[in-house]
Amino acid sequence: MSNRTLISGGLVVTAADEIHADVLIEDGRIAALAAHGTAAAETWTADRTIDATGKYVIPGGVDAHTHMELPFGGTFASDDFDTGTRAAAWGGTTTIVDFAVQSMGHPLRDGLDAWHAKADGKCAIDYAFHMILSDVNESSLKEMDLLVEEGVTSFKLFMAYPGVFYSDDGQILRAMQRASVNGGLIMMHAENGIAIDVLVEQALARGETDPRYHGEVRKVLLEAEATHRAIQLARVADAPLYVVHVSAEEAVAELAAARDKGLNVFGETCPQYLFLSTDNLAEPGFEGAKYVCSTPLRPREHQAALWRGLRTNDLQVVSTDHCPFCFTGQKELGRGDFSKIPNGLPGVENRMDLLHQAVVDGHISRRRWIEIACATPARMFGLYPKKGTIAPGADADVVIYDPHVQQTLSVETQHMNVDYSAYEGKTVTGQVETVLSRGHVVIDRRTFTGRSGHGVYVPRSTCQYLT
Ligand code: DUC
Ligand code: ZN
Ligand code: ZN
Ligand code: ZN
Repeated sequence: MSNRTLISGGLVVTAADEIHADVLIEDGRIAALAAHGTAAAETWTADRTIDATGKYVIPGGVDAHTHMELPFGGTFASDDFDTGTRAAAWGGTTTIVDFAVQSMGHPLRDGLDAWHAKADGKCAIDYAFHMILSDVNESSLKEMDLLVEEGVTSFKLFMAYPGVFYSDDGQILRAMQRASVNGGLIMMHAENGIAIDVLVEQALARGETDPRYHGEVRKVLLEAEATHRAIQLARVADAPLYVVHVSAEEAVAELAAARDKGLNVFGETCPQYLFLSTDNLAEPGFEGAKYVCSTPLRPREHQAALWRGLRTNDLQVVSTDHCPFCFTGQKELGRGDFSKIPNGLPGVENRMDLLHQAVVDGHISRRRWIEIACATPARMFGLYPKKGTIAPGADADVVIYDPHVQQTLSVETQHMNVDYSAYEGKTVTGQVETVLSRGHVVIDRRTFTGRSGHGVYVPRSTCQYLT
């Protein structure tokens, strides 16, 4: 027996089009679209009809950068795959790509197995994995090939955090050379961690211990330098490059210059860099710890360059880098020493709404909203057109979005497992109303109707965004 759902009367928005259309879902996939009110649509019968009149019908969000339960600085990100994926669903995201972590001295396989064990049977929405390479050596390079074949097709390297995740230039070059052969996409945390560690030590020696010094030592120039170096290494290796969490105007300029040469160099930014700034890091007392992440928040002036980069396609993706730590007991580990504040912000629930607010504010168009939040992340990481669009054959991951409702973001109303909101008190226009994951209604007019374990692991193909 097939199971049919009809979403009727909404404005279907994809990266390519905006059309008043009815959407027919059958057995978890998009079966057909037809212009609203036309004879084709009138003949459809369904077990369930969702009235989307006056609403947008959009693809579920694809958040290509999350860290559920990430070990960091002696603690763990406070969302696990259960709480984190529920919160994602509440926020209109129906796929996450989380980072499995290789431990120093261990095979990639162990890290990947550990991440499967954390996620298996717990997710409310579908998920996939990138792999963090913490230990680039002969055997982990060989393992990359196997991972690409089984659907883990992207690998994050760190130019920051010496002694923890850090890779030196030789390791980076080797990983890029490998990726250029096996089709993997290298993702880069581009900050010069060796230089930053010197500045951290000097700041602490001067008694500069407050959260705001986190932003001061992690200099814009050291993000720009690392971005430049990563691009040159990728050119030498003839490999594509995706720079994660771009926060500084000077880094965007490096990406733009590379893209003007026609290189396969891509950039991601995150809502925190678009909506927050060093003003937040400088909030009185220890409040600034809530905003400690790396790359750090920047002076407000950088935001214009990020918005421009999103419009010119020098930046292609907005992901959250969701990596929540509670203020109480976790962020507080860094009282008296900003370098001990675990790095990361909560946000998986807020991304689609904040980017819709960017549409309302005139920063981006409605279709660009869907492109940077759904379609391009799906293409970039080999999930398209299963994810990221509304088209026949695609998974029926669909959000009914009310563009008129006003809501105030707050810890009181959010679903992420963390004791603060980075956007406390911010009013945005627009709200997720109903969410379908592979045809199952997981949020029904703002009630959670999903379940842990509904979400499945999705192996990925290689990058579909290369020129
Ligand atoms: N980089 C990330 O992408 N996430 C958390 C911490 C970090 O440095
Ligand atoms: Zn209509
Ligand atoms: Zn990073
Ligand atoms: Zn991250």
